[in-house]
Amino acid sequence: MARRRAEAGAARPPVDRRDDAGPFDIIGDIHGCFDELVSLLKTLGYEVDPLPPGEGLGAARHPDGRRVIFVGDLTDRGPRNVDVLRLAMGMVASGTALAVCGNHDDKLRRYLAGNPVVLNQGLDLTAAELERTSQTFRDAALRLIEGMADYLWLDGGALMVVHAGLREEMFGTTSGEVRRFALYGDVTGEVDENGMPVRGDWARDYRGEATIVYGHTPMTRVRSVNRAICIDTGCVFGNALSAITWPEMRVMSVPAAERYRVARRPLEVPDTAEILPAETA
Ligand SMILES: [Mn+2]
Repeated sequence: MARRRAEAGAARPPVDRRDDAGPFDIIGDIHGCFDELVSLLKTLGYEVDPLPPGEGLGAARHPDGRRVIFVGDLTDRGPRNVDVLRLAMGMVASGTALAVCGNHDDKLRRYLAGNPVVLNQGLDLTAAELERTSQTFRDAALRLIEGMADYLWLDGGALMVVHAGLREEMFGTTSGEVRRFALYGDVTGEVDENGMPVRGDWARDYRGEATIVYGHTPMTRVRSVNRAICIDTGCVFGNALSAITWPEMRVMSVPAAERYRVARRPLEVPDTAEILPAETA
């Protein structure tokens, strides 16, 4: 990957999609868990084609025209990162999925664009898989990530989808600070005793009317606090891959087939009153 691109050059996709009412199926952090993704899509009623041979893109569609929104962090740590990219690329290209950008996607973007990045936190596995693909494929993967919005504000303003979080006053705005919050959440720069960034729980302070669906912070169950719903249930850490439907707000989960990675800190356990119960297949 010899070429290098300007960091701030490309215009980002629009974040204000309030004219798009869905319906949507919003899927949490996948991190290369391809088998669980396919199983969750089928549970949600999608027809999922088998991946074509070689580097061909995947395809999936819902008979009622529903669309997926990926909440970001498609790759890293899990076993089938390129296959997740192939399916996401195919679905986004055919209009059956939208995606917002996660912190792992952003780092993968910088890697694919030829910028120097440290190959850790599971990006080492994704990079090793990508080394076996063609430059054409890697360019297409880069375009997928460049097409991911910082966040998506949808359905007349009633739904916000973002990777790590967003404050209400940021809705509809874009800046470096807003993108940082959207991708990394409320981080102060402090680290905990494990060397992990301390994350503020912005959802506790959220008072807005819009429902915010986000991922990034792995939890044992889907948690809803002040209309902020975390759907990252830590699939790659052996727990489950989850989705929430919009506007119905049904939670669907499929269990992880394996514990692909040991979490450096235990998954957050929501208070019982904050759990949105999942329907399992
Ligand atoms: Mn993640």
